[in-house]
Amino acid sequence: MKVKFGVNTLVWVLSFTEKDFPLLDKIAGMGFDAVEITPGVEYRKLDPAKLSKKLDDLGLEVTLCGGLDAPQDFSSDDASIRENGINFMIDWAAWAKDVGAEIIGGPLYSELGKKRYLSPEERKAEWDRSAESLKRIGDGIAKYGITIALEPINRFEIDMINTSWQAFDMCEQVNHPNIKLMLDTFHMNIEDRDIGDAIRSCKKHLVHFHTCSNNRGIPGEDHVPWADVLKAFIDIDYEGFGVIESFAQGQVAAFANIWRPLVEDQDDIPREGLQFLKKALLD
Ligand SMILES: [Mn+2]
Repeated sequence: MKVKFGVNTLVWVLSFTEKDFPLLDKIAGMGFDAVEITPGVEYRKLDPAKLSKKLDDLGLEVTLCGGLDAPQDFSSDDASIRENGINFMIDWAAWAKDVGAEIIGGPLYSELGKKRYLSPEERKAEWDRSAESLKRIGDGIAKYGITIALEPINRFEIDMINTSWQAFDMCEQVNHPNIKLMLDTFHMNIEDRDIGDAIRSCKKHLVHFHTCSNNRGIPGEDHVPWADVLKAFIDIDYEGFGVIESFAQGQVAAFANIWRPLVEDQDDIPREGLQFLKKALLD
């Protein structure tokens, strides 16, 4: 069992760009092993070689994170949108390789924020379209050495994959070595019956993890059962990242339905969270 700790740039900015490079110095200075960059759909505006060099200079490993907007929603019943979404993911993986990442995580199966009543038949059709697209994406990204980590997110943010077992089922259906899953304690706290059991039951496909407070504040000042998380990590011999994710105060927070400051100083979430998690999750 070995957890490497990272922090997502969403703690400070919505879409990470070159002007945010000083954040990387700050993150390295806090003692993180890794940074998780959320570049947004316009990732091509960021030069991967420049970013890769900066990360190397700081000794930071990197993972990537993001979601799908309507034009990239490859679960759509519109074939041209599906094509666009598949091509988007494959190009993003090519960029990710040049940055030095191996994982792109997030709700990368349906449009973020899409929530509708659908008949069981319509829901199944949409799920199957997403699975078919993910197979093609897996084939397209394998040559870049990138793995997509499908993240279940809670019912208030998406209507396709909310629980760990749904993400597991999608991985089984897609059945591709480059399409795996990740879990996030914030969402698990809402949707999963037992956080430790959910982690154990996902062992076969679990490649990434968001170690978040149940209210997106400071991990450790919350009621996530961290001892259960540690026990499950030991049981499955988890080797991977534990990334702190929260959302910058103001407009970014609104995307995550956060309507009040969670902390006085945003830096406290990663700084104090890292100190807690190092004690809680390293055995
Ligand atoms: Mn997350």
